[in-house]
Amino acid sequence: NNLSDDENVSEEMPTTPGLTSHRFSQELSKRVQDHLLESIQPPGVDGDKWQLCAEEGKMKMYTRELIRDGIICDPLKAIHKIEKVTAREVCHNFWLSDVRKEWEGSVEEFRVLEKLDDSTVIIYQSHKRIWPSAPRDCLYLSSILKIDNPPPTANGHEAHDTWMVCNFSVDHAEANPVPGCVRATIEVALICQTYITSPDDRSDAIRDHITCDIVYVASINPGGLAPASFLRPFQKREYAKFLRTFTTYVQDKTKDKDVSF
Ligand code: 6CM
Repeated sequence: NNLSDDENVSEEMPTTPGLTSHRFSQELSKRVQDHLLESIQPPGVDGDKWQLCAEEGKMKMYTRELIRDGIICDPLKAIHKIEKVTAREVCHNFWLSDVRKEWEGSVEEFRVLEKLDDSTVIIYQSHKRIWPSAPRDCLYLSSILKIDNPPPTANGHEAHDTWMVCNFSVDHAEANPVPGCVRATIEVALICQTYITSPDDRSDAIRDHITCDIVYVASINPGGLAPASFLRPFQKREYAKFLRTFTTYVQDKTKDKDVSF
């Protein structure tokens, strides 16, 4: 089972969504195309809907207020740039089930319910309870893809390669609602692009000349009413914590390994 083998992740991941066929192929393909059209665009190009809500070093987080049926569902878009890791390494560590609990501190229970193909799984996870609110769980498809023909980037440079992880809520017969637990729904994408900088110092180590541009978008519907005064600051803190913890995790984990493009 190559899902559990970090080093042997399939080299044959589909480069174009829809190449492999499973019952969610079409939906996945549509969402990936939408992320490549819209999510990848830097905030500011679509009528300035996004408002900068936090900045930490090279990481910028943007949000916009969205309330659906009285529930706060503010989407988030974060952009980041990290050194010495490739797009593949970042996406691989975000997608790989085996390492989830090494960086995702809010997850209590985690199960792969179904493997749809070598790069696509359906996951059930429950989250640590944030007292006094009800516990939350979610059920989502997660797919990792190499993108062969990405749209031109706003920075004017051509990326060496582009990878994406696309997560979105689905239904599954093995994960009926759990009594007392509120089901959250999610739409998340992590889009990463590797850039190779020209050597301007004496280091000839490849890793020293790699940077990875990251776009992370998330729309989470917490599935039940939560007071805005609590939820908005809570989410902002949690997203920042995730981006910080996860990117440092990938840098630490890869620093002594051969570069994986
Ligand atoms: O993208 C992130 N993690 C991925 C792997 O876990 C996956 C994430 C899904 C997040 C699901 C969160 C659902 C529950 C949230 C409910 C919060 C409600 C609290 C109510 C308080 C009144 O894509 C990183 C996710 C970072 C999230 C902040």
